[in-house]
Amino acid sequence: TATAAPPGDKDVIVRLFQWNWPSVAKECKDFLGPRGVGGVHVSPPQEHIVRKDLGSPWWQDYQPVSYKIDSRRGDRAAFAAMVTACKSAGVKVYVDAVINHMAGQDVPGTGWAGSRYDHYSYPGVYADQDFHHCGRNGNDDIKNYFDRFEVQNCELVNLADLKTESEPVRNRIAGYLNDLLSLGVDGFRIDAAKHMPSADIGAIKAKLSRPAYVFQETTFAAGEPIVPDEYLPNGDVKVFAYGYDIARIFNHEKLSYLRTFGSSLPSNKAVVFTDNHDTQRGHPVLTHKDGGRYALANAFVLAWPYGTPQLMSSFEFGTTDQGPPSDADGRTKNATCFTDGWRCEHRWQVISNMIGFHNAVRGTNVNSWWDNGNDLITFGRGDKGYLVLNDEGSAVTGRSFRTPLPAGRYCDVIHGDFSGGKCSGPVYTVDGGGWFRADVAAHDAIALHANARV
Ligand code: QV4
Repeated sequence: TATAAPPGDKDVIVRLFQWNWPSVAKECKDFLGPRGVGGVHVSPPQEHIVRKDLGSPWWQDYQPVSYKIDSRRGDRAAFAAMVTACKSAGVKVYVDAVINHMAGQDVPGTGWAGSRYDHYSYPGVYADQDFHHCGRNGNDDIKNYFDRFEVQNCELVNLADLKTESEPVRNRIAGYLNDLLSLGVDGFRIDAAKHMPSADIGAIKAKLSRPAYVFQETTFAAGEPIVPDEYLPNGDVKVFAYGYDIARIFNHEKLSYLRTFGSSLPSNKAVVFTDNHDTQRGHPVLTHKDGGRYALANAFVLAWPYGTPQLMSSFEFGTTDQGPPSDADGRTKNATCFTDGWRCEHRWQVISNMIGFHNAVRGTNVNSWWDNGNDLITFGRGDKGYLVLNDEGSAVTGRSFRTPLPAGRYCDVIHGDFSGGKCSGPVYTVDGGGWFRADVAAHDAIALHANARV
């Protein structure tokens, strides 16, 4: 029964990284739902280690201590209320499921919700026999990513590696995921997926009480033996190369190269993104720090028909370990967009309005591609949408563009918000032949679509 459930008509996923449950609930109701976002990817809800001594780094949350739904983001009741609020706003909830491992602490401690633990002992949940001890590299850590056995049986940065091949472990993990399903969640981002054999994830998925959307964190570097394709039977996979390629093209190459953009993975199985919480900390990707260039890149991501787009929503950080704004007890503070370091990329005018474009053109093909052989590109989607991206250092003036759009007056959603039949920005008139005339500033864009006609 637990087959892959597609994300639905509205497929855009917003990653509210480290947002607490009341803030996620409010954002679903105030913004994500009304703007046509399909799902929200929330941070891990289970009990985790507490490292106040290190300033409560964000990565505490990826070191589970038990499967109690109680974390720095809120307790079980707050989590359940968030799920209800998001679903009634029409937004699905996808949970970051950390199931490859438990904590990576060498000394015993007490978790967020009071559970005592030691490195291979989580009373009432797991004991030593539930973990791999691969016997390599002196400390059982993964060193060689080109060795399949090691990647799947040794420890990712000391994290106690669960024997996902064992039936009791599979049952325990499925119990946790089923508990989340019982609270109404719609699916899971499987953390560290490539560190588990694909068949183990499949066996756990087969134990789910109802269908759930699954997308898997399948990091990949050239030459590695474990490839994302292996994980397709379980659901979708995250395409890390996509974000690196986008950054390279926008930073160093030519936008005209985007004409054939994609990857060898099937579009309907690929989750794509410019950056995520890992890659924005030290990898060559575009992030909120790139400002306008980041917005233009995401405009392309949302306009181009490859993959399910996942948008990142970040908090600012000085060091890569820095956690989100927290109170004295380490509880994550409410996220208030554009204050306290909450960057809310998903609310940037260009990005949020392009969600509407993405939904309007769903199911149509690219047509009318034209580029100048360099950094000016234009294309249409069916007879529903048209994008002009000018990443040249100079403006394009008085040019006529040929769109596939029916005649009419269209709101440029890059510079204006469309609501109640009105546009707060420039409006362009497309004539009976599909033409309109416009100036496009340097490093700027114009986007017209069928659901923003004035
Ligand atoms: C350190 C050393 C170890 C040493 C250990 C000794 O690195 O070699 O054995 O101390 O105590 C944190 C620290 C890390 C520390 C570890 C154990 O950063 O220095 O080990 O804890 O205490 C996040 C962070 C990690 C963090 C981890 C657990 O990114 O830095 O480790 O959470 O708190 C590969 C994988 C991919 C993975 C990616 C980061 O294929 O699956 O690396 N991505 C996912 C998440 C990611 C998360 C994890 C997996 C683990 O997206 O955010 O790691 O759940 O590409």
